[in-house]
Amino acid sequence: MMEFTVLTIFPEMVAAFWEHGIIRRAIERKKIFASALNIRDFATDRHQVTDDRPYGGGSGMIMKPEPLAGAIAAAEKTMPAARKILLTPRGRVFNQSVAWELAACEGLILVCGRYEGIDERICHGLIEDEISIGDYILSGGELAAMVIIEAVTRLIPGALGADDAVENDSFSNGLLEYAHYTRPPVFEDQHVPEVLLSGHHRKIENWRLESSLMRTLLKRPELLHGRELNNREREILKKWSDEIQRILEPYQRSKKRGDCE
Ligand code: 9D3
Repeated sequence: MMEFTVLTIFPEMVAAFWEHGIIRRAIERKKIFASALNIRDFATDRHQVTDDRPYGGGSGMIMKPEPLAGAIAAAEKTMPAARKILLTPRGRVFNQSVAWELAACEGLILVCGRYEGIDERICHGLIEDEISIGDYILSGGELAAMVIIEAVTRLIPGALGADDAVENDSFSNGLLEYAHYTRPPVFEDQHVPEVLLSGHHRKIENWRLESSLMRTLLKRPELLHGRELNNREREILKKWSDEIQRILEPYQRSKKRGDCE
């Protein structure tokens, strides 16, 4: 059982997230437990203030340390072995391999900042890890926490239904997904590739690998750098390479002769 606790001043944002789709099913199956704590409940003053002006001046507000420390302490009490993660634009960037790393934890305490940021003394003393979900500006950590919970939950054995399980392969082989088709066989003059209707399983598998490789090379070539290729994949790339060579050959000959330009 993996446990997630989100610390936020907007617990209603994440509450709706538990109630749908894969997260809901994983909770029902007791594969994960998810909850939120309202940082405001741990404010120490009468008006439950969670932010204050920055020392040294400047624009924007900073999250006060006391309510955050109180919320983290409360979460730790029920999950002492959980990793304490701050969602922040300066964190290491989340990806599938970070998701695998987090899936190995016993629990995650996900601390969501709002405003301009949180008091640095919280980052130093109480936080073990800092994660960003990408180089763009959000208004707080809540969406990032939900992204992480969803990606990690999908990796927990038994959390996905039998129908979803196959999907785990799509990123694990390091290639983009092949092209998908369903009925009808002709849609707005576009035909489903013949081989997919053939029932020839070996040919279909080959076509799908070729589709995956082609898409990866054209849309995300950096995924192929530093990834090992098996024999079949090498064969497919060699075939294209030869084909491209044949197309370019006449130009290369004329270049050597100094024709045209
Ligand atoms: C305009 C203020 N920013 C100067 C570059 C600093 C800033 C502070 C707080 C920017 C964003 C935020 C709120 N964002 C998050 O808390 C956050 C986040 C994000 O903005 N992008 C990607 N991942 C994450 S995780 C948490």
